[in-house]
Amino acid sequence: MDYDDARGERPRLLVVANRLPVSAKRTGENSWSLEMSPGGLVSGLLGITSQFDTKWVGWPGVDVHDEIEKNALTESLAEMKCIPVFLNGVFDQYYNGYCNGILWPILHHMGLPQEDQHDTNQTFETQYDAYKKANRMFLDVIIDNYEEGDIVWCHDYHLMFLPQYLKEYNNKIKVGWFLHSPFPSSEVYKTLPSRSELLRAILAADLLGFHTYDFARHFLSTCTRILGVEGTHEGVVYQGRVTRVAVFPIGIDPDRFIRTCKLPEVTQQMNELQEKFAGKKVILGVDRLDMIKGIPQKYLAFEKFLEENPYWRDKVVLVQIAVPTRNDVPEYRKLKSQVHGLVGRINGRFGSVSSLPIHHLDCSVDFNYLCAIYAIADVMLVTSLRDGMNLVSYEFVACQEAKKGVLVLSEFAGAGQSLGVGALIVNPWDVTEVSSAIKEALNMPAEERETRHRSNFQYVCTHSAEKWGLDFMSELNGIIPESEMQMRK
Ligand code: ADQ
Repeated sequence: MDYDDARGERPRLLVVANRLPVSAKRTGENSWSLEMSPGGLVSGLLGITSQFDTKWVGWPGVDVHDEIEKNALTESLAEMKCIPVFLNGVFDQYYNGYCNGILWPILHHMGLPQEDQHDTNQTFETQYDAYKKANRMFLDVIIDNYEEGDIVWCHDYHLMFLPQYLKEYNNKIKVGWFLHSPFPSSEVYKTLPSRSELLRAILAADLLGFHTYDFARHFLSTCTRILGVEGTHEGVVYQGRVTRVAVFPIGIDPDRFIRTCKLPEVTQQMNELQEKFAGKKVILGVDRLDMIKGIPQKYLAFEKFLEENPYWRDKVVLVQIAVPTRNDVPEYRKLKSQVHGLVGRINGRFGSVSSLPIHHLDCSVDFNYLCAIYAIADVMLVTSLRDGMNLVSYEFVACQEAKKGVLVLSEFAGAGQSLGVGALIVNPWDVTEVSSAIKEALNMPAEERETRHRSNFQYVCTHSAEKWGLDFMSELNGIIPESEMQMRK
């Protein structure tokens, strides 16, 4: 499908996300080196860039105060079609405070955390103000770069006010908003002090996208319960206009993983890993170290498995790659020491001088190594307590064409719905169930592994990130904003 606009040019698309998809490093006075960091969003836009003249708007990942330095970075980023939003002065309260300290746990059904009673400079209210200010800073940068006819696609819970601010600025702008996390049941969402304002702000968009039907359904019933508005099969009718609500399950770029697994340097890494773990089955976990990923629960289940299955004790290892994130949020620091405590206990109980049951790494690994370890694993353990989708499960499947290992997957990850036939679906809170699933996965006959892998692989290849991006844009592009409808009447 082609989207040429009236001038015969590709329409412009501004993709707005908290973080630009680049990492910026200072290389000297007023000079920067920039590297594109591929992720779900970058892959999702691969298909769109041929149809839309796409630019990114987001925080560049560094604080820059000096105006000359800011200009130098802005110029370098422009070559990568990136436009920076400098969040000086608000970043901590906006990002660590409101986004990660309040919205993230609420959206993942973890409830509202206790407000810090001792720090009057960091209250829910000050964090909420910083959140609104940050959303306005995004708006200002968009206004500086906006050209008539531009479409704006906002991403995630960091930018819930942006649809409203954009429409207040110019209600002809076509605005989409996509939520990468779950949307919780209204009973959980209702505890948020600013619940109505935030809902109204996102309802200003033309199209709202969610990963699964459950999240979209939760959103619609939350709008009904809190705002008293009507949800239809098309979306939400609010203040006389319809906000379209639809489901767009994200995927990965499967070819990138399949190709990488065939590179000589990657097959070499696979051989080395296989040699290292010779005679043992490898269970793998790859997660950001986040409460939602259920790493402590995974360790408790593995401990139970080792307790109840002495036969397997020296024949299996769990390799957990757990990249630390959000170190500035106290809960994340606590989680890290809790996880380290569990690793110590389990390795102490079941390890020997020559072998340890858990290999826990607090780090990120490079892409080639990630593919190599996905490819050699016998079992992948994804035990998220809640997860919007979980791309790790798809990445594992894409790398398993040779081995056809088993995916044990949480029913509370969005991916649990898409890979429900091929994976062993578990309740991650139930350590007995996860422990049994580990045993079942390790003992699964080759024929069943092959059938399950086929089903997973077919899904991952047909529901790519590219399809996700194109589907969202095709839906958004087909919507005629209310203001234009009125002009046509
Ligand atoms: P995340 O919570 O970050 O994303 P996920 O979808 O699994 O979760 O994506 C993580 C990405 O980081 C994967 O591409 C993975 O390869 C990479 N990664 C994780 N740990 C790594 C490590 N140690 N080393 C190297 N790479 C690592 C959010 C939502 C998800 C949703 C996505 C996309 O929380 O639910 O699927 O956005 O919408």
